[in-house]
Amino acid sequence: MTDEDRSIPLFAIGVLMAVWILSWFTNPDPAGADAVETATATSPGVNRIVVSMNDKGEFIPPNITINVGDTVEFRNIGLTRHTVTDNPDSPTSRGNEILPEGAKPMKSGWIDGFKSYTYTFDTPGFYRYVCLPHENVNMIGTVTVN
Ligand SMILES: [Cu+2]
Repeated sequence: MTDEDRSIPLFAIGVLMAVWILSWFTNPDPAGADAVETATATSPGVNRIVVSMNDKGEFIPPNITINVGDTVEFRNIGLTRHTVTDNPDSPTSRGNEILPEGAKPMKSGWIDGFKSYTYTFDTPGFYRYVCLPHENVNMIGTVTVN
């Protein structure tokens, strides 16, 4: 084998590596996007945070801090129906619900077992929401939007 013969496979390997490295920057990675779902909020408007609701009547985690533009998925992980409600002006409000001025109230309606309700927080401030049927057993959560 001459030196020229050896250089051709090396050149080919170099080209393949360059294409592979470039693909990191050009190909969106669906698996990577999925992984963001449970990550802690770090940058504005790109995060999706999950708050679970279980059969014990709990929001998990009950208190979260996120960035403006982030979306929260309230995910029912049990069979008991819940709501995510934040409407201080509603006649059913018991005074636990808090909404920053100008924010659209969260009114999920019934969230059946293994279903979700999502809400994008476009207004910064402090939110306190309840599950209407379980508010009396302290099923209350907060969201701080920076
Ligand atoms: Cu509930």
